[in-house]
Amino acid sequence: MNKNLMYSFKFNESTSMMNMNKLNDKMLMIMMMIIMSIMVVMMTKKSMLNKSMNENHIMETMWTIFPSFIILIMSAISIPILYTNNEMKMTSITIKIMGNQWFWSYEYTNFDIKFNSYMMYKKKFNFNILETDNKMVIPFNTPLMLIMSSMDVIHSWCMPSLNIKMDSIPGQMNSIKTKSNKIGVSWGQCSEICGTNHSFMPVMMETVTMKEFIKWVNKNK
Ligand SMILES: [Cu+2]
Repeated sequence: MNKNLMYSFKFNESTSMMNMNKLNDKMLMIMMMIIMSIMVVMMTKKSMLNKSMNENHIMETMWTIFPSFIILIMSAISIPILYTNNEMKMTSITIKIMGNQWFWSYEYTNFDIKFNSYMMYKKKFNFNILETDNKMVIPFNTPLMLIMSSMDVIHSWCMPSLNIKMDSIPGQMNSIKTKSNKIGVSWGQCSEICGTNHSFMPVMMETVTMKEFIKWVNKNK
């Protein structure tokens, strides 16, 4: 899709991002309904004098109760999405992601693989400040555990299509579970101002089939 025509979220790659897209649509619908009803009231009202609105207790009760109901509905549909990723109890692959000034390093603890991921400076066919020399490779439809930490300052590992944005903090381990449901390459960027080259430490991730992943592991071991 032409990126100039993208008005919505990125293509969803995980269940939680799919739910986020749906939530966005639902919230927009609620907002549209509110705007429409207010517009109808404003347009149908003949006079600007609101005599009947003075000390109108029924109306005041109504405009307290209805919005709180709307908020209740909104929280009921949005809170479960916060915990979608926690539904995966069993993860099969653990990837340790370390933030460095200014590159990412990845460690596949199950396979003894370790590499750094630097940005590729713009050449003819590279995506500007998005492509890296080594990319994180993950298998398709496999529950993963991502562990994040930092070597120096606070960074933030972000992958919008997976609905992940997690800080990597020195001396602290943050973890998140995820599962990719789309084969292909996706991009993200460091999302915490971490120094001069903050803009030049992108995240590049490729989802491949399990067969290809095993091939990649054997090649890089
Ligand atoms: Cu950073």
